Order: sequence, then C-alpha cells, then structure tokens
Amino acid sequence: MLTAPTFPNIQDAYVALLQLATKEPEHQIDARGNAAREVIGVSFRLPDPRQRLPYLEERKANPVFQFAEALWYLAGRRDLEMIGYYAPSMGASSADGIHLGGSAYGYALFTPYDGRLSAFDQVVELLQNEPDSKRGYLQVFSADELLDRHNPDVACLAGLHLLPREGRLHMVCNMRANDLDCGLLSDVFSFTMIQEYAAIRLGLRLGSYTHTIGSAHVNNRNAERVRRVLAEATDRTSAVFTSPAMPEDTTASTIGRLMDHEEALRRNERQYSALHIQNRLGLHPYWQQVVMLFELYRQLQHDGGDVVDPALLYALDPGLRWLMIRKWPACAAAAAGGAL
Ligand code: 5HM
Repeated sequence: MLTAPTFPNIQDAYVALLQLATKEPEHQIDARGNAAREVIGVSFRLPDPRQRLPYLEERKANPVFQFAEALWYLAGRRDLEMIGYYAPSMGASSADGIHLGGSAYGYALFTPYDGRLSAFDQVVELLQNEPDSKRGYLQVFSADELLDRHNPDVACLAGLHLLPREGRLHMVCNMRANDLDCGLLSDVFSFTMIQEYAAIRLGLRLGSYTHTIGSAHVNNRNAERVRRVLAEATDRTSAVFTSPAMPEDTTASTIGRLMDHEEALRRNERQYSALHIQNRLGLHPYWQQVVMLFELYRQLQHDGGDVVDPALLYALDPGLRWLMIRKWPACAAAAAGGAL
C-alpha cells in the first residue's frame, strides 16, 4: 500500500508510532541535547479527524490546553501570556519572554500580512475559485528561522495542504520533526481543528487528515512513560468516546468571542456557573463546552486548586469529563463527591 496507513482515531496512530520508534528505531540521535530514537519519513491517515483525543490513563491528555492551543492558533496569536498560562513549559521556547517564534503557527497562518489577506484567507479564496487546485498550501516553516543558530523555536510544522475533493476538505500536514510522545498529540488536535474550521469556511464536509513526519522520534528521557503507555495499550481495552462536529456557523467572530471569555477567565475577572455558560453567553453548545473547560481551569488556577464545581463536570460531554477527572485530582474529588 503506497498511501499512508489508516487509523480510526489518534490514539491508535499514537500507539502504533510509539511502538515503531521504540521497538524498531532506525537511528539514535542527539540534537540540541535531546537523545532520542528516530524513524524517518513516516505518515498516517485519520479518515475521521474529529477523533482527535486519546483516552489513556498513562498519557493523560489535557483538553483545556488542547482547546486553548487550537484557539490560540485560530486567533492568529503569538503571545506567551495566553498560551503560557495553559502550558508554562512553553516559556522555554520564547526568545524574549513575550512572544513565541516558529511554533506560533496561527500567527503565520491567520495574521494579515503587509496589507494583504492572511495566508489562510488567501488559500480559502483560491479554493473557492478552483476547488480542484493543488496550490492550497499554507506554508509555516521558513528558511529565515535558521539564520540565528541559537533560535530556540524553529517551526516543526512545514505546512498544511488543503485539498477540497468531491465535497470534502482533506488536509495533508507536513512536519519536519515530531516528538511522538509530547508534540504529536497536541499537534494533531490543533491541526485537525484548523482543518475543520477551514472546511466550514469553504462550505465543505470534513475529509481525511494525513500526517507526515520527516523525523519522528521519542526522547530517551520519556522512555519510561512510553513503556507504560504501550503496556496499557496492550493490556486494557480503552474507553471510547466520539467528538462532536464543530458548529457550521463558526466564524472568526465566534473565535473572537471565545477569546474574550478565555481572557476574562484567565485573568480571573469573571466566574461562570454551568447554567450561566449554557443560558447567558449565546454560544453553541459545542463552544459552551470549551468555556466550561476554561472555567474549570480558572477554578484550579485561581481558587486554591483543590476544589472545583461538580455542576460544571456534570455539564461536560462524557469524553471531556473522563479526561478532566483523570488529569486533575480536584476534578476526580468533585466527581467522587457528586457520585458522577
Ligand atoms: O531541535 P528542534 O528544533 O528540532 O526541537 C524541537 C522539538 O520539539 C522536536 O523534538 C520536535 O519534534 C518537537 N516539536 C513537536 O513535536 C515542537 C513543536 C513546536 O514547533 C511542535 N511539535 N509543534
């Protein structure tokens, strides 16, 4: 078979790639102090890109960060202030402590440049006029990033290729490098959100997502966790949840409104109950879920960290609730107290 192997969800692809890199590595590398096992030139396909979250006890996905990062991209942001609140470790990639560099993919894709449309809007316009085009490429990596040999943040994403075919929007993602244990999961989550958003903009159904990687590697320092994930995948039947579709009326202004709620909660300027989010914000239930995640995270960050409102957990979709309960002890306690 010459096309990429197909997986029903990101979890199965993730486990297969971890297996490949740890059991059949092609190379041992040590770039910038990161000793790793590597395979080169790998790819996989997700026919249903909405199945973008893993449900593993040993590799606890953080849905708050996943949605925050996807929105940070969709809003064209590059500030550390927002994304660092959800992932403090990203501070290490910022050269000036204020902005992210190459990894601020949304800044490269969604920011209007030099009085012109953003790269994303240009590609959307191109594809509206010629759906069968092969030119709908959103370039991210740029050779200029290598001019500074000490650049701490060179884009790992080379580009995203949008391909409308027979009423569906397919996407091929090209990564120069992917850390299979750390980067892969959040990258696939965010990039498939960008694909789904693009499909809505083009009035198309969601097509397949193909992920291709130049250097696919597992850092030696993560070997123990990877071993536990592989043991879990072999020994246990995982929980299975399906993710709903992004609402078809999602626009840039929806993203803007979500970012306003996000900022107010991050700064602890507002506090929302589940009922308030459901009845007062005028958001589609899909996006209400995201604001609920941000409110739960606000409670974890600003209200002492050991108590969250069980009503918010009740109001979450079962898959998101499953993840929150495993990720945060305060959510597990609230769920146990409320007999969820
Ligand atoms: O030395 P280099 O620039 O390749 O190191 C970046 C590391 O972060 C690599 O292990 C790369 O695979 C990982 N990474 C990732 O997997 C980084 C980013 C941010 O650009 C990403 N996915 N999105």
